[in-house]
Amino acid sequence: MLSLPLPAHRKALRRRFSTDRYVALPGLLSSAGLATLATEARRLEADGVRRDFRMPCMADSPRHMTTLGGQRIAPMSPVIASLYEDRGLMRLLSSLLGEAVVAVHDPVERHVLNVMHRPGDTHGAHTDDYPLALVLFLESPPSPADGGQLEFHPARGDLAALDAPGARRAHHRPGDGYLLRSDRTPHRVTPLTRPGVRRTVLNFAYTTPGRQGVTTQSASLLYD
Ligand SMILES: O=C(O)CCC(=O)C(=O)O
Ligand SMILES: [Fe+2]
Repeated sequence: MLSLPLPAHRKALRRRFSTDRYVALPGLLSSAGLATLATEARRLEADGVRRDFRMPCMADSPRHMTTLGGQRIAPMSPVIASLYEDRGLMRLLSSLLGEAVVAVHDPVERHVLNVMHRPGDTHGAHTDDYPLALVLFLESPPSPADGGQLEFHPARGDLAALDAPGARRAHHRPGDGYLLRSDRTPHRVTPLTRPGVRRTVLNFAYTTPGRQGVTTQSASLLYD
């Protein structure tokens, strides 16, 4: 399912993650893993809920996408539930963070599906409840000009930083992943710019020992 970076490369990835609060993990999914998860996502999307609203606790930033929360995914997709707790994956995340990484207990937030499929679809500015977001790309617009880029600010914690100097953008391909220090790093996904392009991700949230429990209302608004 996964094509994990070799141990010899992990030190460089950890350094990058600690400097940028973001590290790209290109080709994290094997081609068989990508095919399997893309099939799972198509099936799950049928049960997804279309969301179009502004998030009150995140400066009224927009949400336009179809989502499915972890509490719905787990019973329908044992493949995704077991990948979330994959030992090798969690070892990789611990080595990138430089401390122990554990599963999130909250069944809603631990693994979610986000599908952007209409022009204008976007996941507006926010920070997450838990320290780590591992995002796995199952579909992605072919060109950065099509939208669907991750935007984040590696050095500030406020949402306004996304429009300030130093904000960064990253484009990803199907099968890629990235790890983000998502609780202290403002981030968002740029709007899709044209019909026919889709962006489907699984977002796996992780935490550190002793740190459980949501801090905002945002997950319940987006995934309940
Ligand atoms: O889709 C992405 O790249 C980011 C998703 C995200 O920020 C979230 O689900 O909290
Ligand atoms: Fe997020």
